[in-house]
Amino acid sequence: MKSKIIFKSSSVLLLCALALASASAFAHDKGHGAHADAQKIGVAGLAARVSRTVDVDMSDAMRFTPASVLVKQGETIRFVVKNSGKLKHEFVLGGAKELKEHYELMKKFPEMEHSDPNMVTVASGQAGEVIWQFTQAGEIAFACLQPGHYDAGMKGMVNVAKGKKAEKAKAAVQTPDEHASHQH
Ligand SMILES: [Cu+2]
Repeated sequence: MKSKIIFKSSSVLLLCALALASASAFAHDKGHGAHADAQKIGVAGLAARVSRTVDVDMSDAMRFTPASVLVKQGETIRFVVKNSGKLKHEFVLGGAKELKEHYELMKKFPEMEHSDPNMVTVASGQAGEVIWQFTQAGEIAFACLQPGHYDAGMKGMVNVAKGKKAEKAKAAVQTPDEHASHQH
């Protein structure tokens, strides 16, 4: 009887660990065919290397403001996440698929505590922060995984522009020679 209980709780812990691992940035290398969809979302950032601060508001309307953030590949962003609502909210960065899986797990185990460098849980009226370096270009999602919040649309997107492309685009705008060659 006792061993049954132990087995149950350890399988819950295992499920939780698996979910966190799949949401983690460090989870999978290339070549894991079964996990090809697991997205590399970047790495935990260092405070000393923060290039920019982005303020994000979370409200009981189940929205992030802004819900869309544009960054450049390689940038380290300090997200200052404020909870202006009365409910508990959280900001979790991840691949869209991994976030959804993690959310489903949270619904099954609502008492599950989770804490990782890619996320912050914020009480009403408080602010928290996540420092994250975006090493891969592409779309990286963020969401609130509190039960009901994700379903209500509490999610957003970080668009990470490719490093070289972004530099090229900037150079094109700022090169006077190129501009002069166009006839108006
Ligand atoms: Cu929320």
